[in-house]
Amino acid sequence: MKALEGVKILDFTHVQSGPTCTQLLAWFGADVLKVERPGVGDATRKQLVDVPGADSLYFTMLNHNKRSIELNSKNEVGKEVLTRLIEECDVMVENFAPGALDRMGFTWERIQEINPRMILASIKGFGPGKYADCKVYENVAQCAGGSASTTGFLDGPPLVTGAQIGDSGTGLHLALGIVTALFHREKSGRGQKVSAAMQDGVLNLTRVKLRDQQRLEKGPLTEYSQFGEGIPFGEATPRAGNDSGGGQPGRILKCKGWETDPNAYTYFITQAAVWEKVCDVIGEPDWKTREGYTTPKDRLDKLNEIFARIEEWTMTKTKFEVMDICNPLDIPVGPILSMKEIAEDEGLYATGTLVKVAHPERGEYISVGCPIKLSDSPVEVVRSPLLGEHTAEILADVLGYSGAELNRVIGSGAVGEVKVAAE
Ligand code: CAO
Repeated sequence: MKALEGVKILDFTHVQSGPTCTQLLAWFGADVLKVERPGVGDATRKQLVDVPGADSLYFTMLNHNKRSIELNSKNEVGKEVLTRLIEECDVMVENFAPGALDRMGFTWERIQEINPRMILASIKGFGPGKYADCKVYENVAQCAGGSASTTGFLDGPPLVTGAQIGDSGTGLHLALGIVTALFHREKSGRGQKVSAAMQDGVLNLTRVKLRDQQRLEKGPLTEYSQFGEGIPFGEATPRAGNDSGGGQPGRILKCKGWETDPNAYTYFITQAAVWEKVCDVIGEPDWKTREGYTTPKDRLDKLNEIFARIEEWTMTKTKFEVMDICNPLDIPVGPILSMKEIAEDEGLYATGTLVKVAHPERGEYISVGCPIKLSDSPVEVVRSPLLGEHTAEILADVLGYSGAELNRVIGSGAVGEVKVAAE
């Protein structure tokens, strides 16, 4: 039995943030019923299409292990079916633009009336306040959550990151809120509303920069490269390039082949505990005892010189050789892996972190499997559903529609063109 087996999720999510959350719940065993607009579906099905006519990777990689029901939640029969779904499900998850659910007639009050045990989980761009009504996408959240202003180089513009901390990050936050509310419901017998704002999620992941903001009020941030370079600090936490975010200085350094390979780099951390080994490896043994080099504090104003010397050494090795030499010495380093290298990493397939998934329209594709491993609840990744693939199945098995009633619902047009005849 899977950890969340028996939990039914009414999945009203779309694009990335919400689907990330419900995909995780599906992987843990919940029955996720994805509600999609008839004939249209989640907009990502047809975004960034690489195989004409097939669901895009954007959609397939975010919607594994779910069932799809087409339902027009704005017409009368559609509302009736949605009401039945709210009665039957444990959790409703949505990330519509602010107010959309209310405009459909399904306010939190109405949902509680229909099913007091229902947990309503919502993602919005911003929490309550002056921006509460805004539509928000990933990069807006990265900018509003403090990530962009603290990412990039000091002399360049703010940067967004490749990691989707606004969308997938908030989806993760919401998933935790949902299982917490489910746990609480065991004792209280009641559902509750779970809200996660993308700005808040990004800020939570950027909290070390708010730490630095407050430290800055007490004096310069001595571990930032700019300190050693003699560049004065302004009022706000600055962008720190590839400086390490913690107390152990680190940088991205060139490795052999960097002239032609954009990813021939390593991250190299001069952890205090292994400073002497670093000196030996790079061929500067006298730095171990030279005045001004022996303690981490002494070294802070020399980080550029130190990393330039380490880079002279890393440039003579490939990023994997750097790893092979430094790891046995406990010197923390990490190769900059390209997506191509990751996609070819057999070790990641062995753990299920990468999976190859068969799909009837697009053939086999690679996806990221579940990054969280439960020893008693292993994840089997099942391909994403085609639009409306399970409409009839859900109407019959979950909602108990049959005979004339089923025909009435199907005939009303509220559930799209039903592809599979119900038994
Ligand atoms: N049947 C009938 N109508 C449906 C429906 C269904 N099954 N599913 C959705 N709709 C309707 C909604 O009710 C809404 O109608 P109204 O505008 O009349 O209320 C309409 O479709 C559009 O929904 P939307 O406003 O949520 O979608 P959008 O494409 O305009 O905006 C987004 C997308 C992501 C900007 C917005 O949903 C949003 O801000 N969401 C919250 C934040 C979020 O999750 N952002 C991350 C997205 S991933 O980058």
